[in-house]
Amino acid sequence: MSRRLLSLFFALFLCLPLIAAPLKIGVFIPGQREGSPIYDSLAAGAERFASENPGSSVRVFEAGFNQAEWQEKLTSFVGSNRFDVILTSNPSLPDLIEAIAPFFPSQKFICLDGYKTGVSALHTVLYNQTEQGYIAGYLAGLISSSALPGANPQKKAGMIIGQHYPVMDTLIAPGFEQGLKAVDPSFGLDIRVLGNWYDATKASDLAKSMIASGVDVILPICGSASQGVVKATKDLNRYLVFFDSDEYARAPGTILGCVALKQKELAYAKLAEFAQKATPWGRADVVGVKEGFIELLDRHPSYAQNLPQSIRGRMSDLIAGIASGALSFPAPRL
Ligand code: RBF
Repeated sequence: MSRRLLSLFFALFLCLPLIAAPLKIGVFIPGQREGSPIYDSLAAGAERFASENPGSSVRVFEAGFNQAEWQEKLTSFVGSNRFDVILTSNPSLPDLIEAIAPFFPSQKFICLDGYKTGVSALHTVLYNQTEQGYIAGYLAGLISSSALPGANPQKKAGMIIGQHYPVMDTLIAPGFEQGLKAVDPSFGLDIRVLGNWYDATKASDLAKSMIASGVDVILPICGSASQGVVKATKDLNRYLVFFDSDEYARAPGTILGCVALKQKELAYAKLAEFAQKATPWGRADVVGVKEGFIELLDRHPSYAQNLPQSIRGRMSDLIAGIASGALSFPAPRL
């Protein structure tokens, strides 16, 4: 063999681990894709991966809102197909995966927005939602304390949540409250619970009653039911801050800030890592602003149009402080 041929052969051999085999991806959505950006972005990340990696395929399964059926539906999704990897997203999924994994010894699972160590078939990545909540709370506090026309002198902010769950009760809500209190310690947080992730009429009623009690800025975390919160808040000329994705276009002038999760990018990155056989099985990672997976969407035209420079300046300082490490939120323990 000539030297050139030999070196070509050697170079190809070295590159082999970098050439990913096509993947059969199963995306398990514990809810519905429509109206929940956290789920839609998960599937979109997998679809992008498949479209860029010839031969790969994605099957998206929506398990619906009845949580009592999720375990059975996950079991039959895993059992009826031969996926290389199941990708899902929800804080309650790691426990369900742990329960069924022994019955499918060769099946691998990646769960975003979840946290569990020590299950060898599972890798989880949790967002640091204390940090995300704090950013949203700080912005909400500045809005409520401002001279904007919908703001009142009362120091009251609200959340409308789908249900109570550990990530909500130990990370998101405490983070939001800390952010509010960093603006002014006299802030009070009114949390109302919907009891599901889809009832927009009830969510609208909750928003109206909150606003009647003096709340002037609300963070809705209630899936597709948020449509009702948007309508009520817009009709009553109050304000919203949003989680998870770019929501500005739904109500310009009412939605004043979005603190997004880069769920699509994370789903894509985790599938690429899996394809390279580099997934850290059994490990639970936590990502936030520093890693680039939580982001205040402050470059959207709505943000500059609706918020005064005084607020935007304080938000930039906050984000710079988190990015530099001057302000940090301990990796959560769940
Ligand atoms: N978030 C949604 O946007 N839509 C949902 O349907 C939804 N269902 C959830 C069900 C359970 C059991 C839990 C624990 C959380 C759910 N979430 C849902 C919230 C989601 O995990 C995340 O906390 C929020 O999207 C905020 O980032």
